[in-house]
Amino acid sequence: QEILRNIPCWPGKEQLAPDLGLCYNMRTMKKECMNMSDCLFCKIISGDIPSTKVYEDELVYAFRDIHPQASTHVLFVPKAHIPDAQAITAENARLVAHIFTVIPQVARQLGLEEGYRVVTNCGKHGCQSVQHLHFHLLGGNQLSETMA
Ligand code: DGP
Repeated sequence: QEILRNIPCWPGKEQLAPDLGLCYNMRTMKKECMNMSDCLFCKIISGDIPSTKVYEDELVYAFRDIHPQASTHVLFVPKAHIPDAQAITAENARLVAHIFTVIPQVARQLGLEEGYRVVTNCGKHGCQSVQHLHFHLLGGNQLSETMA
């Protein structure tokens, strides 16, 4: 229970991911949920802001980036509000691991046989502009050798 207390929840979900050993109770998590009301990606996940969905399951939502930087540019976001890579912990790392099992499936579906890049920007120096952890999947054309 102590571990579950540290994992953020998201609106509309009461109990989730029993297969991953995670379980949420909205009553005890309400305060955290309210803090997410201004989060752009939480609004996209809830459908309040439209997006072009590429993939969804109980833990992750993936959609096309509004400003694509490659032929294929998809964002993968945990439905739980995790602010950034700095907020990844032993308690929520299973969500991140799950995203990294979904990415290759989606990459295959999108025909990225020649490869791709997965990026997460973190903080000011990382040029993170949306404070909800997300992973960029970039591919469909030759990417530059440099990353920064
Ligand atoms: P970052 O800069 O790493 O925080 O990436 C945020 C990305 O989110 C950026 O590539 C543009 C994308 N983005 C921002 N607002 C929206 C939106 O309203 N819809 C979609 N689909 N993508 C957005």
